[in-house]
Amino acid sequence: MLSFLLFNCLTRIDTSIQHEKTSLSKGQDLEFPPRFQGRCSAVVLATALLVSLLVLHLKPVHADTYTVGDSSGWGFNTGNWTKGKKFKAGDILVFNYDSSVHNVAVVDAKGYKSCTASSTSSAYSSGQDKVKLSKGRQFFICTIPGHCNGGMKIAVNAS
Ligand SMILES: [Cu+2]
Repeated sequence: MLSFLLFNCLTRIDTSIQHEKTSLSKGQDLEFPPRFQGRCSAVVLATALLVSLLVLHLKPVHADTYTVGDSSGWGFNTGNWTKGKKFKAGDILVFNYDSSVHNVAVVDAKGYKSCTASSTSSAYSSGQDKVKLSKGRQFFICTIPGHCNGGMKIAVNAS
């Protein structure tokens, strides 16, 4: 409804500009009909307001993207990488690694502690995996034998 009004409004402004241009070439003054112009401005303003309200509503917090292990990527001794970081739901973890050597499995607290993934664990193996965090504690390990025990595991707590 509003977009139709806006479109109609803009089309009419355009038409009226075209018309004024033609008039101008005949030596007449360029002038907008003041009443018409005022109504269009109101429609444009209302639309802008509505769009900005919608945008604010849909994205109340900014989601951050974290590269696990920073430039070193997902590897041994990544456990310390989470220290001092405050994660929140919606943030993205990027796991960069050599897919012929490593993988990423989402496990529970028990799996994290014992370095085991169950058959129901979701797993990633592309070498460039993006995982969106949900609220709460989440655990990631590499399931290649010896890797998790070697420190290839992280626990994050998203607020
Ligand atoms: Cu590994």
